[in-house]
Amino acid sequence: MDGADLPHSVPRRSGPMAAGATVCTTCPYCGVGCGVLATPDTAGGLTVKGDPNHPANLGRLCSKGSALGETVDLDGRLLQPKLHGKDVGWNDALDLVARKFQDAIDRYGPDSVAFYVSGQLLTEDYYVANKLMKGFIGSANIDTNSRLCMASTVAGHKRAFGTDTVPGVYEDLEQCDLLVLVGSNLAWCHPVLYQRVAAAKAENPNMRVITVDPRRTATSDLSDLHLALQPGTDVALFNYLLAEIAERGAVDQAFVDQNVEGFDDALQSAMANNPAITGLSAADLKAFADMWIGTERVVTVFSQGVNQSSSGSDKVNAILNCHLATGRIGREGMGPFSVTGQPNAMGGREVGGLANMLACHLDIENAEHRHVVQNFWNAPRMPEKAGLKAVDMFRAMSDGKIKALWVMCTNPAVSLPEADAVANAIRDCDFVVVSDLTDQTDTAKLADLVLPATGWGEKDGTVTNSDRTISRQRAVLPAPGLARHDWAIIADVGRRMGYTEAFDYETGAEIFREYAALSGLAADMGRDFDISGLRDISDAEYNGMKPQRWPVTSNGPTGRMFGDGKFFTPSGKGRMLPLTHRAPQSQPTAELPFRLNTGRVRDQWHTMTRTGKSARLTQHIAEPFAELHPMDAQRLGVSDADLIQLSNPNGEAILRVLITDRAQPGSIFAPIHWTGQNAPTGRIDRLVTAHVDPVSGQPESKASVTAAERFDATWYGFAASSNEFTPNASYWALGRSNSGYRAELAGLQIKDDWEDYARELFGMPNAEAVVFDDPTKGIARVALMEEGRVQAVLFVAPEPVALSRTHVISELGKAGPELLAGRPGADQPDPGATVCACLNVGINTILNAITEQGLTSVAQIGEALGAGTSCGSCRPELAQLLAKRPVPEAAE
Ligand SMILES: Nc1nc2c(c(=O)[nH]1)N[C@H]1C(S)=C(S)[C@@H](COP(=O)(O)OP(=O)(O)OC[C@H]3O[C@@H](n4cnc5c(=O)[nH]c(N)nc54)[C@H](O)[C@@H]3O)O[C@H]1N2
Ligand SMILES: Nc1nc2c(c(=O)[nH]1)N[C@H]1C(S)=C(S)[C@@H](COP(=O)(O)OP(=O)(O)OC[C@H]3O[C@@H](n4cnc5c(=O)[nH]c(N)nc54)[C@H](O)[C@@H]3O)O[C@H]1N2
Ligand code: SF4
Ligand SMILES: [Mo]
Repeated sequence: MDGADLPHSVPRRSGPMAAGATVCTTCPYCGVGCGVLATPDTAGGLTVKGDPNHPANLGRLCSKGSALGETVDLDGRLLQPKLHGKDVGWNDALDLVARKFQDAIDRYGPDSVAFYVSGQLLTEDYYVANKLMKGFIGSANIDTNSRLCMASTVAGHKRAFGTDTVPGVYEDLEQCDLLVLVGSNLAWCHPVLYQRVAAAKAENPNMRVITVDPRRTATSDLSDLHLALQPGTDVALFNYLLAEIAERGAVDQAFVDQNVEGFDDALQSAMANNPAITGLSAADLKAFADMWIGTERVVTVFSQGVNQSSSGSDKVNAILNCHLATGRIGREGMGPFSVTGQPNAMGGREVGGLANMLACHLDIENAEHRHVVQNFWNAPRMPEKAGLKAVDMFRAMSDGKIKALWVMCTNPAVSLPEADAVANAIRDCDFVVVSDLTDQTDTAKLADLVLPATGWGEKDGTVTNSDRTISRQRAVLPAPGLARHDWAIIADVGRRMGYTEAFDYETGAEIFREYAALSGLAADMGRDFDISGLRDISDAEYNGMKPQRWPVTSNGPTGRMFGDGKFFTPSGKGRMLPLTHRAPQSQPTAELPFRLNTGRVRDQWHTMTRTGKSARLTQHIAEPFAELHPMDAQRLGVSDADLIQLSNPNGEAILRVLITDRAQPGSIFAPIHWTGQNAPTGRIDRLVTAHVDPVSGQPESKASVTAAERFDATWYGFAASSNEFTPNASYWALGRSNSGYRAELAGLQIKDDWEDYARELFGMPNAEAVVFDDPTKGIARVALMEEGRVQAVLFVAPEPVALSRTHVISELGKAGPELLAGRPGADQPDPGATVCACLNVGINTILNAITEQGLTSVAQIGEALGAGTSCGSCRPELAQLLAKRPVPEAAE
């Protein structure tokens, strides 16, 4: 469809499609890739259920997946293209993109423009973006947020296997007798896969789990052994293991002789290794080696604790070395297994989204590969070298070398390291276009032009999950306003740049068939990725496509990768690499004494543009926080719920203190989710230094260094309102609540008049006010009322405000000024902070039930309260509550 045919008025969503028509689709969050059954309700929303027939989840969903229906409303949605904040038609918008890109190319060459894309794009979107940049613009300056995510795994796989192949499948995690989780908080980040593992462990008394993570996490609660190694020392740990494998005669000599090269060099380096670098005790090291070596069926899962490191690729190969040396690969219940982060992280790798790849696992720097792709695309030009990787791309932008940038489906002003420098580069770039669901992101706010894309529930195409299963995302809701599919927007720009035939797509199915056909040519050149069996599928077959794992050749799906001991290297052998531990690039100093680790929380997704809409998901953790060890807390003079200020030469952050012996002394962990839009001082990538792995270019997101001190607020506040408001305070964190919005606040200067402050905060200049103000104690409480009901309320105290937030939120809009008491009356129970987001069960309810009903197991809690019986994401926390080790809540 051409822009000219597009409507010019902006209808909101015109209403649900045929009510009751349930659609099989795929969850848009993590790389587990769960199947979802979505049914439109009569209010324009959706009800969702796990798809019992999807092989990834067999009906399960986690808290985020179950809350999908709460995220598809149109609040904050971008419904129309906007140029510098003003509505503009699609025709003008797309002409402008084509012209600005073409101008820059004409004046400064193809490498003066760039696309920065995302593992949350569908394969069809990704394919078209990659084709336009690499085949027609003639630059390889297209990189993806997968650079921050999977790049080290890709590099490690290619070094060892010759291609980026994930050897394992999900069933292996259930069939193994030992599961080692390295730098993976599976319980929170891949919850359904974690549930499958937990169920398998309950069934198989021989199954053991080891977690390797500097911090204790919800995942380590399942493990038989938790190795709290020093940050960044995974290579030393797996080198130790390899040396032990050889020492104890556990090498699979026949496999190595036939199928592996590089064994001797790798072993030599491993023997020169000093395992003491890991900081682990000799007993723990031995226990690890005993279990790993003594168990034939071992799966080693790894994630961002491995990838996001300046030695990330080496960490990956250190793990692969051990599996190659023991021949524990390509067989049931064993193997290395990289879990992918985003729903289509794997698809993006397959389709060549990285600046150093071509589609179908072909390499840009391989002349033969380039030639085949160029012929297939009938492309006028192809770059001969890799393009700029994400960090370098934004550096080049800072230096004025990138004149036009198109960001699709990612929020780099929040998620890239040295995020302030990135934001400045975006702001100063001559022309920036952002395609997103909303223009209310830190990145979109810096763009010249924003384009409304369709989102989950509206889009239609394919994604590939962690175990190579290709699933369909399907539309279940009509596109809102003028939103268009990402591939359609890109193809339209391609046509406007003059490439009419190459981008003449009318459906996603057409794009998929073209891609499948190209994969056949790649397979002919010895690549692993082959879906050529799908090259001729009809539109109807594409629409009805069931989840299937590639390869899919014309003979149908083929067997397990590496089952025959053959790899994709020139010799056909798997490669072991000689590796030496390298410390993280930043080292703590007297000025910057803390190691800053960053990562995820259970119920939020990245920069919160979708999960932030769900009150249910916000209740688990409502604020950005800093997890630190009790000894460090004491040294810094901070208590739980105080605020802490982190600073280093890149930037600053203010976060809620969460004291826990889950942290190592000297380390601080902070979540990545908060942004300029909901907690400006919580945007943690401001502090992360942009050091990268020399092989993969992946940033070291988990090992920056920082100073820390108490943030000496003179007042703390809690605010809740039925309506949205934008706080104004030194520290604030805003979120959805069941009755509107809630915010934590803190400031350095006590206000003269808290009533005035509250009126301004909530934008309610004329509301009736009830005020308790005790300046001598620094306490103030303001309720703003309409018709006798409190619509907005502000609590101020000289220390972190202690009150029942759950109570205040649930009574807002209902109760009168007695709500200012901040607690339920003696006859009403206070449920406390939500633990089970699905059934809305609070911590106090659970603790009371444990004590009063003598509950001793997670199953009993489920029977008594329902908690943990739906998605199961909170089961690790229920287990902690039983063990009387509650996760301290910052805000409750
Ligand atoms: N709830 C939720 N789930 C998600 C996401 C989300 O935003 N929210 N995002 C998805 C995405 S894109 C991704 S990539 C995945 C990430 O999934 P994970 O990688 O599991 O998540 P992280 O929290 O980033 O980091 C995992 C762990 O690495 C540890 N770590 C830090 N340094 C080291 C080290 O040197 N060695 C070792 N061994 N461990 C270390 C951290 O302490 C942390 O517990 O999650 C996916 N799932
Ligand atoms: N310090 C630190 N930084 C990190 C990490 C870390 O562990 N520590 N992890 C890194 C990792 S692994 C990742 S994956 C990144 C994630 O970081 P980002 O990719 O920046 O985060 P998201 O919030 O997922 O951004 C997706 C954007 O796309 C929009 N969107 C959603 N669906 C669509 C769609 O269909 N089309 C379009 N056009 N837009 C859409 C959303 O509204 C949102 O604005 O963060 C990285 N940054
Ligand atoms: S585990 Fe949760 S977030 Fe991941 S795909 Fe499944 S439902 Fe979605
Ligand atoms: Mo990721």
